[in-house]
Amino acid sequence: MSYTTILTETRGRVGLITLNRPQAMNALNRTLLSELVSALTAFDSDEAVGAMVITGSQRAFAAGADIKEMAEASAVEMLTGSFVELFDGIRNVRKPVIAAVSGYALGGGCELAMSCDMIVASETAKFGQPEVTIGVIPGAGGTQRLTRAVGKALAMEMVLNNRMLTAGEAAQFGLVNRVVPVERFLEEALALASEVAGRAPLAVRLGKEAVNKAFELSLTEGLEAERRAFYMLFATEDQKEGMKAFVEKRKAEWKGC
Ligand code: CO8
Repeated sequence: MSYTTILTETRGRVGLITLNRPQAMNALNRTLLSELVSALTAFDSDEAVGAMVITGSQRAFAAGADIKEMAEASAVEMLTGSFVELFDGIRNVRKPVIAAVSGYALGGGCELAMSCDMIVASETAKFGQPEVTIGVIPGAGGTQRLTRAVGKALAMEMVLNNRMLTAGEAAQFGLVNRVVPVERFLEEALALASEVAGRAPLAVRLGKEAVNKAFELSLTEGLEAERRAFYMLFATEDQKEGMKAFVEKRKAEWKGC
């Protein structure tokens, strides 16, 4: 499949997607979001891929939704155009997705990073929800995911007053997994994705599902869902292989079944 706003490739078992609108700081327009969802969906159903990385450039992961594309839109056009709904396609991906963020991750760009399962940030990364400066609020999860990640006090400051976080602050407040020098951020994200992609695929998939349920369910319901998934894994060959390999002191060979 050929795309116009993203680049895709595979590195071993990792599917790499690079946002590629340098002239617009990788602003997320409709084409880019559609292509991104389509590439993620293709990698998600490719057995040779175990995890994905989304990245931008050193200067910008993504500077938000494309303001020029949205500027003249009416509320009805926004509603019926289902632009923001494209984000649901990212949420539906079942394999792990890691954001490799350098430079600006603003507005929809910050929301995209937060839609991923883990974030590796370069020292130059800047996270923010500046929508209030253009008369709107976050529309693709910013008020919800940010609040869950960094807490109410900071989320309010970011959403109501355009407070931006440096990479160091983002790590301190639990928004990102790790911060690395700019020349290594992509390499580090790919290495992390490659490690995850080398693990038992069904356990990884159900682990992702279970952690995400923590945001949706009560503790009792969440514990119940986790337990069912845990039991279900005993129906897989990989559970037998994993435990046998441990006992036999050798490396497990995963089959994904
Ligand atoms: N949309 C469209 N074009 C953009 C965007 C954007 N979000 N960000 C940057 N660009 C363009 C600029 O217009 C400029 O283009 P041109 O050269 O043709 O004028 C080019 O990228 C380079 O940008 P700057 O010259 O401004 O570069 P600076 O280094 O001076 O500044 C900044 C970089 C700080 C990133 C600055 O460009 C900026 O503030 N950008 C806008 C950030 C913003 O407000 N983002 C929020 C957008 S609204 C949003 O995301 C709502 C999400 C809701 C749902 C999401 C669904 C996807």
